[in-house]
Amino acid sequence: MTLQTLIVERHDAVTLVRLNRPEALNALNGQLMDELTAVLDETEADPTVRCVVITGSDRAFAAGADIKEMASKSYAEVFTEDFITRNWERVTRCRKPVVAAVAGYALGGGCELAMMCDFIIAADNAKFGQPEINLGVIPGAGGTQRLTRFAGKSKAMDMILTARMMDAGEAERCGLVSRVVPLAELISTAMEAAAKIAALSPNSVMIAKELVNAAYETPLSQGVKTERRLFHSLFAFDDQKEGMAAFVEKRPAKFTGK
Ligand code: DAK
Repeated sequence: MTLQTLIVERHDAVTLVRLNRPEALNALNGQLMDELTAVLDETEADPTVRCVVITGSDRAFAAGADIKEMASKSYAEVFTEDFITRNWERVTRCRKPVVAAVAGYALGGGCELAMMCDFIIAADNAKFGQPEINLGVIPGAGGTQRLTRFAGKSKAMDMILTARMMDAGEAERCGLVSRVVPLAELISTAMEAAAKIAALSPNSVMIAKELVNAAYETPLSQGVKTERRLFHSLFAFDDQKEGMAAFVEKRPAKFTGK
């Protein structure tokens, strides 16, 4: 597929995906979401890719779904076409880790896309918001659910009902983002984190990711039991022997994914 709305770069075992519709502050239209889905399908199928980073520009991660694309749609159209549902949740089905590196605006669907990633590293100029209420609608890609789980009811209500944006510091304090770095260091920090992940045992990484995500859907006692079983299962891989032997022998581990 020839990409028109994304720039994809390969850095060793990490794929860096840049959302690239600068004229619309990276508003997420159908084409962009189709391209993102295709790129994620490819990276999932490629065993040499171990981690993905999704980013935008310095000015905007993404200012939401493309309002101009959806403005004139009727109820019959959005319902019948299952409007932008088909290609919106691919990120949540990735088994490989996906890091969001957010600078500038992450609004509406942009904030929702970032929240679908495994964690968010924010630049100090990042602004997060769910301003759909200003448009006479509500968040449509999980914002009411994920923001509430990450930031708590009070802040989610405040953001979603008043449409106010939160800055990077507030987003870090409420647990929406894992860390805030100066804008100039955003990509290098995200790529460093991704490279660190990419060098680890891919099986441990995938299982750890699966378990953290399961924490949102599972009662605590069941989650802990599943964690125990999957912890035991990692002893079936060579990587467990290698990781522990490397520690004892005071050398870097060489994980093979076996
Ligand atoms: N859609 C289309 N174009 C957008 C856009 C958007 N969301 N955001 C910005 N742009 C365009 C502007 O129209 C402008 O284009 P021109 O007029 O120059 O042609 C260009 O980007 C630059 O924007 P501004 O001139 O407005 O720039 P400012 O610095 O003055 O303001 C801003 C930046 C981000 C504060 C402002 O652009 C803004 O408020 N943008 C809209 C933010 C917003 O309301 N976002 C929520 C959109 S609704 C679903 C999945 C997802 C969704 C729904 C359902 N399903 C799976 C069912 C998501 C819905 C949404 O995200």
